[in-house]
Parts: sequence; C-alpha cells; structure tokens
Amino acid sequence: MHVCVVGLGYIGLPTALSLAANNVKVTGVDYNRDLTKKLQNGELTFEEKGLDQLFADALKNGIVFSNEYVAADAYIVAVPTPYEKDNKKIDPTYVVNAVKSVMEVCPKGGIVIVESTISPGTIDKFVRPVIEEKGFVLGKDIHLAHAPERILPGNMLYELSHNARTIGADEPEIGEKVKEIYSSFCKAQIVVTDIRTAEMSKVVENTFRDINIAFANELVKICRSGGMDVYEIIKIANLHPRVNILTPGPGVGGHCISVDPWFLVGDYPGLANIILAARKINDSMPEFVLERINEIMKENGLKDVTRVGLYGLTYKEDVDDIRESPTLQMLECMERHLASGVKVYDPFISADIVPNQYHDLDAFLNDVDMVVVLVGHSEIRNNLDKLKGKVVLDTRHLPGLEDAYKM
Ligand code: SAJ
Repeated sequence: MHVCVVGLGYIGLPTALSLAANNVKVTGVDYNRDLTKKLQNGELTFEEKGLDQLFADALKNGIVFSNEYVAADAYIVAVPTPYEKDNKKIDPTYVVNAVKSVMEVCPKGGIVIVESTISPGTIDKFVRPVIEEKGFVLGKDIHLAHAPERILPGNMLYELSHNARTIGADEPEIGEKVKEIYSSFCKAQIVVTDIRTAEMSKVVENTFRDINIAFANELVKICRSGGMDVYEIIKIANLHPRVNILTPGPGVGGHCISVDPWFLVGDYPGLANIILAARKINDSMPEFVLERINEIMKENGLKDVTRVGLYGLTYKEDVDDIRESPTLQMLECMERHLASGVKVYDPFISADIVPNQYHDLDAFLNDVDMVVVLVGHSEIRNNLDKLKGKVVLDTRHLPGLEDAYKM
C-alpha cells in the first residue's frame, strides 16, 4: 500500500509520519517548496511533543517529501479549510484544488480520503463533482472516503494512536480498507459509517466543546457580576457525578473549535441557536479580559498601559499555533480603543508578529508592573516566583497563582 498524504501541516505531517513509522510506504506532498525541502533535509516545521522521534523513524523507513503529486493507492487530503468570516461558510478551495491535482495522477481504483475538517455536505457539493467532471465513475474508478482528524494539539501523537476514529465511505468495503490504513498506527476503535455522518460527527464534537467552554465563560461573567468565586463554584459543582464544567478562559482560539461551529450556524441559520450564542460568548471573552485589566489597573493606581504585559500569544498552552488566538483578538480590540503600547511575550513565538514583543521572559518581566497570564505555558507554571511583586491577572486559574486577580 502506497499512501500519498497531501498537505503537510499540523495534521497531515503527523499522520504521514505515523503511517511511515509503521511501515506504510508514504509520500508527503505539499505545494510549499520550502517546507518539503526542509522536511526532506530532516528539519521539522513545527513543535509537538514526540514529533522528533516519529520523524526520525519515518525518515529511516524512507518517507519521501515532494511538491509533485504521485501515483498511489490512497490519498489522504489534509489541507486547510478556512471559513469565510462574512458568511460563516467553509471555503473548500484548498480541498477542491488538492483533489483536482490528485485526479491528474490517481490510478483507477484509487481511494481519495478527505481528512480536512469540512462542513457537512461539502463532499457532495464540492468534491464529488471534481472527480466526476474528470470522467471518473465514483465507486468504480475512484473511491471516496472522509476520515476527519480528532487529535488535540499539544497531545497529538498520543491521541493519533489512542483516539477513536470515524471513517465515512460510500462503500463499506472501502471503509474497511481505509480502516486498515489507519489501523497501522491507530490502536483505538475505528467506526465505519457513511460520509455525511462522518462529516457531521466531527463538527458536532467541536461544537459540543465550544458550547461547554461558553457555559464556563458565561459563569465567569455571572459570578463576577454577583461577587462570587467561579472557580470554587465549578469545583464544587463538578463533584456531582454527572456534572463536568470546563475551565473558563480568555477566549476560544485555534483553527478548530472557534471555527467549526460556524459551519452549522452558516448552513442552518435560525436552527443553530445555542451554537450561535456559545460562539458569541466565547468571542466576547477577550473584551471581557480587557475590561478586567482596566479595573485592576485602576484599583492599583496603574495608569501606563505600556507597563502592562500580556503573557502568551498562542491559542493555548505549550503549542506554537497562534491561529484565532485570544491574545491577538485582545490586541486588535485594544487597537480599536487606541490603547497601544502593551508589552507581549510568548516563549513559543520566535518571530516578531506584534509590536512591543519580547523574546526573553526576564527582560519582559523587567519592563512591566502588571502581568496578564493569557496562556498557561509550562514555562510560566515553572517560574511563578518570577511574578512576585507584580500585579497579576491570571485568566487560566493556574495552581500557585491563587492570590492573583482572576477574570
Ligand atoms: N479552552 C478553554 N477552556 C477549556 C478548554 C479549552 O478556554 O476548558 C480553550 C483553549 O484555551 C483554546 C480553545 O479553547 O483556546 C480550544 O482548545 P482545546 O484544547 O479545547 O481544543 P483544540 O482546538 O486544540 O482541539 C480541538 C479538539 N476537539 C475536541 O476536543 C472536541 C481536538 O480533539 C480536535 O482534533 C481539534 O479541535 C480539531 O482539529 O478539530
């Protein structure tokens, strides 16, 4: 079995490496020449726990990286699916273009597996036509499947092998074949179903989490307004065997949970009401944190916003991904309020992406009187003593920061 993995980003790369490390013949394809060149030279393109070893194993087993699509038995398409912010619908351009390119080289009988997260109905609406327009008969010349990824950035490699998976396919026997491919590295249950169900279940999973985070975030606001300790209340409520409230935070970032629910809102306006409300609550959190910063500055007689430091730029702890990050949303919001000059630091971000960004924790702390912990990276968890003497607003409820201001 030769598998061609198309798109070597956060999902495609670990998937390609996992297959190769488990003795599947793999060609990883990406249109970004710099990226494939780096990978071919043994250089990883992002950080993730355990990725180094997996990469070494895959290279040893002969994984190939290329800009050219190659003939293979199966294609795993793991390219990005941005959503159009204005109409809240998915933009399938990358998936469509990738499948078009696959059609140029795919031998008859080949399987095209879409792994990118897509809104329910995308395969029918956008992917099938591309294949049929090429003159292929689906189910005969080309087989189609959807195997949405479900792994958690920060714990990707563990979850790749331990999370249950869903395979949607037109024909059950193709579903079983795809299951075999993923079984090379996935030791958990793999459910075979139809494509539409697979599409929907993935989006539903992320929407479920978004709604639950929104509940925690709404509680923060209610408790702040009523002068109650939200963390104590959540801790007590969670002792109930059927209650499991998530952790409030400064907003929901990342390219998954903050995006996928919009697919349902976009496609089912008028029906997706809780989903829409949850999105709005989570999107309002960066502004809520800003209000807290203002209150705390006033309370402490701090007037100079340039003496305030935001710790963390990524969308969550111990990853280097800044997509839809609450900190970036906050900075945008600050700009609108003309409150610029705030200082920013994140140990995972080496490039300069925002003004007044620091690359050294001590230098950053040296230049601020107030620290807003927006991301609970291990670095800060292990260096809480360095925050002594500062006014601290902890949006992540970190152990050891009990005395800090909370949201
Ligand atoms: N967050 C909170 N409070 C919480 C949990 C998370 O504020 O209690 C915030 C995080 O800080 C972050 C955002 O929510 O900004 C999302 O983080 P996350 O860790 O919940 O999820 P992601 O986006 O990293 O990954 C999700 C996962 N989906 C589910 O857990 C249902 C993952 O399994 C998916 O594979 C991934 O989306 C994806 O690619 O779709």
